[in-house]
Amino acid sequence: MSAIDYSAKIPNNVDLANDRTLQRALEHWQPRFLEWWKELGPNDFATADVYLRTAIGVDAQGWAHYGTVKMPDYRWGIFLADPIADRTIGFGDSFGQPVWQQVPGEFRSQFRRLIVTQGDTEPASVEQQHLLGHTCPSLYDLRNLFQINVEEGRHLWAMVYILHAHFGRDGREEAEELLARHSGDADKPRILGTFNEPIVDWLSFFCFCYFTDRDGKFQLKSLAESSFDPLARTCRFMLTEEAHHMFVGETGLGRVVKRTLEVMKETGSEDPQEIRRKGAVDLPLLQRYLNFWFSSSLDLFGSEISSNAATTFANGIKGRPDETTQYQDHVCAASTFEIEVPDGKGGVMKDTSAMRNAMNEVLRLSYVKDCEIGLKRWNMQIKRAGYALELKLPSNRFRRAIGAWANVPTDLEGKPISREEYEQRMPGWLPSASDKDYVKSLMQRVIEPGKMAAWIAPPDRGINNLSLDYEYVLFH
Ligand code: BYC
Repeated sequence: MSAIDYSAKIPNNVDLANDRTLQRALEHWQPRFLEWWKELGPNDFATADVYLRTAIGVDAQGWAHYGTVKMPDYRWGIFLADPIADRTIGFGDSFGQPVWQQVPGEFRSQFRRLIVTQGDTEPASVEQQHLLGHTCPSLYDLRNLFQINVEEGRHLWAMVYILHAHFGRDGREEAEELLARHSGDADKPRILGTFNEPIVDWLSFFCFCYFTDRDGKFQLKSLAESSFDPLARTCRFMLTEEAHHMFVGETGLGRVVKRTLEVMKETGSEDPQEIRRKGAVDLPLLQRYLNFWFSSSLDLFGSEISSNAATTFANGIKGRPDETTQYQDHVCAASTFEIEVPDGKGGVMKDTSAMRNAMNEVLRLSYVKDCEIGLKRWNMQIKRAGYALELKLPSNRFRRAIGAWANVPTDLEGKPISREEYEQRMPGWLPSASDKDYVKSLMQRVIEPGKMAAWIAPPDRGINNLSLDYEYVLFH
């Protein structure tokens, strides 16, 4: 295992001390990052002591250290997973050849585009969550939010390192731009749609961690297959940190469901108004939040048929998650894939695409399967409590803004409908203004150790075997 140098100004396991030019360039970027963090990172908590984990190694076991840190003092650094000896290209036209330690000139702009897109999402999510700390449902949750925020900051470092180390002046300029675009900014928005959506309440935060961070898992896994080995290694280590973010989403939503079921039992009612009188989240309201964040996150996979996807697969730039173990044909030069597209007459038809062009859709379908796991778990909770209601993922065609189904009005099952009907029924499908007002009214900050807001059940256990009433965030 390669050791992390923590004595350096920028902690790293890439031997930065031996590359003075790169070190200087990154040390030049570092204060800009800190300025950005101060302005757009968690608002108002700079002096709080937070119980955080920090990477101290890159192997799967014992890679993290837990301790109390003030967020601005968090040691953001550059950590790549250890190289795999004699690794060869796992897919595409150069299948079986040795992986690259430098970016081949002819693929430079494609790589840069993907790395910039990946890098852009990391600070975007921190910006989206800028104000959430003020309305935390517990100290446990507040700590989890901050853990996610500092790690997204580190993931930005991961991409900035690759840009600086391998893309020269262009890379340095792109790294500056990553701090210049801002989530929701009218003039300089973040690149991908979902990362410009406001996250103003914790129900949205948990949905984001469940659905959007899961897109992160799939995209990072695809880039972890890349023939450009430094990118593959950095993504492999990012995935280690990413798992906790999805855990926060899944358990957060599970705890909301649990609390709602308790209230349904207490009141003997399933009536949303009755549940709301008791300060919990009625399940139809939760369903509308799921509809919103799931449909938005589906767009993050890009178009069903994409020449970009075909090129990045052919060139060995971006593979499929678990390419080696999940697929037989790693070249996909002759195979095809069947997709469903609008028939232009208000219906659905099957179309056949070259497999390489359909890679975004292949990824999206595996993602949908992965999303269903949590739904099954929550539905089991609901069923065990004796209720018939089921939470559901809407169809992949519903409310899409990218790809074949962009701006095609459909119902939740994906049946094409008229625009008029779509607009009429939409308030029942997505959070309405009054839903959002109600959720906002629940967002009262709870910071007494061990206490939870009334709309969410406590988690099963604390962080790193600590008790639930541990003071995970200490204010000064
Ligand atoms: N919104 O051929 P197309 C994460 C653009 S999340 C706006 O359809 P392509 C995280 C696309 O960029 C993971 N624009 O798709 C989670 C392209 O624009 P240009 C983030 C969109 O290129 C939580 C054009 O449409 N990582 O890590 O095959 C917290 C045509 O594109 C959208 C990545 O995404 C959209 N939704 O692939 C923190 C990995 N979708 O270049 C972090 C890197 C597409 O023609 N990115 N467009 O101007 C990629 O692999 C690909 O860029 C995409 C799309 C999957 C996004």
